[in-house]
Amino acid sequence: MKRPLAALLAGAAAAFALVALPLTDASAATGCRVDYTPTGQWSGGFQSDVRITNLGSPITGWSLGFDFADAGQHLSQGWNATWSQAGSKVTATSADWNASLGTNASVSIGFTGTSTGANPVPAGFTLNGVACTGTTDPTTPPPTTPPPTTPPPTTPPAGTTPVAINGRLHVCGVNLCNQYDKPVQLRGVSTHGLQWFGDCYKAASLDALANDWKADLLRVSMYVQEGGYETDPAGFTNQVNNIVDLAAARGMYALIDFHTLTPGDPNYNLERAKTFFAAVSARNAGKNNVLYEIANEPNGVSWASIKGYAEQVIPVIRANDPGSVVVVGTRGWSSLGVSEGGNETEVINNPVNAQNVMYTFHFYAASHGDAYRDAVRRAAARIPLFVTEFGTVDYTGSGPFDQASSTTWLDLLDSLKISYANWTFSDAGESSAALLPGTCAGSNFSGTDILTASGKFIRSRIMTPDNFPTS
Ligand code: IDC
Repeated sequence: MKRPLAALLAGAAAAFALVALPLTDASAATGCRVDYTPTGQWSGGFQSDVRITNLGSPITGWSLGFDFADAGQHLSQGWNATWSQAGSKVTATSADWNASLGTNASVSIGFTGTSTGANPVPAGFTLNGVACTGTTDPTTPPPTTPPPTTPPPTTPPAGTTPVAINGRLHVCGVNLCNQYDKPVQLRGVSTHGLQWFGDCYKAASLDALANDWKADLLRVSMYVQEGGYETDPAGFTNQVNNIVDLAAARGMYALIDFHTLTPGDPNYNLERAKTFFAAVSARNAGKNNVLYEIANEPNGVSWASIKGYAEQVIPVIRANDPGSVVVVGTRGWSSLGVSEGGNETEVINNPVNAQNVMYTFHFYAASHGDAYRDAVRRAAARIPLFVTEFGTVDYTGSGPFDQASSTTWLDLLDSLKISYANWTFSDAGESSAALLPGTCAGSNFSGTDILTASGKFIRSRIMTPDNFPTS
């Protein structure tokens, strides 16, 4: 019997895909179904989910192709895959954590795009070059081996630490997601400047953070100026790596913060950032607990300049650690522009051209109230946010502890599943510090006797049980 032309073409494409994609199994997909679901539309843009089901033999690497049906449609940011666009053709290639697709297994990916209004459903979906018609190719024999026995995990993995449960994180839509592709919120603390408070970060204090505070996250704040990185690049790189290891050994995530502050233009430190992130991403690429924050608080500089910086630093990290989450500072001391008279639309309308990216928001509860909370509410519906630093006091890091505003803020972040790190887990003589002066010279970091008012409040908020979905 004559084979239909479509099947012949599909077979040829599959054979080509084998050559082009060495990760793909010899038994490339021979059938697939794509469910394309528009999930949002706004003036100038739209969002869609794409569910891919492999109807053929198991594959260990995939590439989805499709064509935008309207010339005005352009890809902005995608998640759960590496996305690119050439002309009207869009390609989404599997991430390392979702590359395996057994027979009848599905994976959901998604993206946001810009458009001139019309958003027709794209056409010509292919998986590893094979047209996704919703049926298997009848000319290909069914797999002779049974499908792999990897049902979706429903029981928590061995170990109960945040990293053991959640594994490597990635960005999905506006959230941070775990290995089950479910949104998670990390709650934790930030170090103070390592050049001043290095003795606060050692086995005893990280034991307390992990076991007593039940923190999910430690932000490692490496100042660049003020006696920081620029004075001893190798020494500070080692110090950061050592703290990353202490966190990893306790199942905590570590957010590596390139703590630029003055001068406010991150491009002033561009070459230092490239050198530093090349080193830490190469050193920590194999770990599943590391996230990168590339510029603490840009100020007095346009969003376009910050974005330009990000688009030069992110490729340096991705060259070593392709699946990592990168958090990008925003204008006006990471206020999404609000503290310099702007707002979140400058980021929403001009996002960083990279995948797996989140945007920084910082607040100090006694200084930043409803106008800032409104900006976070609006932005959180459109872009992934990460509160990598906040204080319970005023923006100087001092002044009275504002419990009412701090509570309103943390309730908001909890409801939106926005991750946060409190400034600071240190014994600095200022009200933002969690530990009483002199604590770090000793070895007791547990309980409340060594805590300030802010420290007691933050510990009580962080130690409540996490809600990490595992199925
Ligand atoms: C503050 C520290 C303070 C230090 C000062 C200058 O709390 O001890 O003297 O930096 O380096 C930020 C910055 C953060 C500030 C903090 C409080 O990211 O570095 O720390 N803050 O002023 N943004 C808003 C507030």
